[in-house]
Amino acid sequence: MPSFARAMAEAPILYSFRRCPYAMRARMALLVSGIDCEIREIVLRDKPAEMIAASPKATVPVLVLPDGRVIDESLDIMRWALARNDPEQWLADAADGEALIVANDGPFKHHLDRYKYPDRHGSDPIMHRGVATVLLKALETRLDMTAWLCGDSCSLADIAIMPFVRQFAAVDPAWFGLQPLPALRGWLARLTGTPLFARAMRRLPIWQPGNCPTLLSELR
Ligand SMILES: N[C@@H](CCC(=O)N[C@@H](CS)C(=O)NCC(=O)O)C(=O)O
Repeated sequence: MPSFARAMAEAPILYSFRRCPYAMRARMALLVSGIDCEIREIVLRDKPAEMIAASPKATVPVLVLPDGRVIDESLDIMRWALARNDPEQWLADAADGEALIVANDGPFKHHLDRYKYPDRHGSDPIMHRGVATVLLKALETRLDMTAWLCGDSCSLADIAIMPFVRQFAAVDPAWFGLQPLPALRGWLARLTGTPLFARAMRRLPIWQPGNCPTLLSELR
């Protein structure tokens, strides 16, 4: 078998959606770990049957391993990749960051959705923005003391949380820029300015069966 074909056959498959914050953090962990996979960009309103067959709950990201195992929670994909190769030691302060990730994925995400999509939720966006901002203050307090959420180096929590803070900031950038969250803004700018994030955010054509496959390692 030619080497490219062999690499494809042995590569995990990642179903992903560029703008999904869960998929962003999974792509970043896979990229930093250097574990290659075929990346299949999907659209949420028209999910491929192959993805739903692998993971009937049908959320992205989904990682299908060559032995058929399926990992369909973004944090599990991150931990799976970093357990294999963690060159920047993102897992070093993982325990400290656990509660931060729980608060992000739970209450912060709840209020973010109701701020960003008030029509969808019938919600008062300003009220939810206020509660989310209180939650962000806890991050600001940490980042006022250390460069990263769990100390002096970037960790799993920074990468897991950043895409959601980015989404929050983007709803009304002018308003966000005026909040007393300078350390958080600096942290966000640092993370979104990395080559790693740029690679994770490359635009890809929507995957269809028979498409020429794209490897994560091809994203430059
Ligand atoms: N807990 C899941 C959540 C993933 C999730 O909710 N992804 C959204 C996109 S951002 C999704 O696929 N939603 C399904 C849909 O909109 O049909 C994870 O961490 O992977």
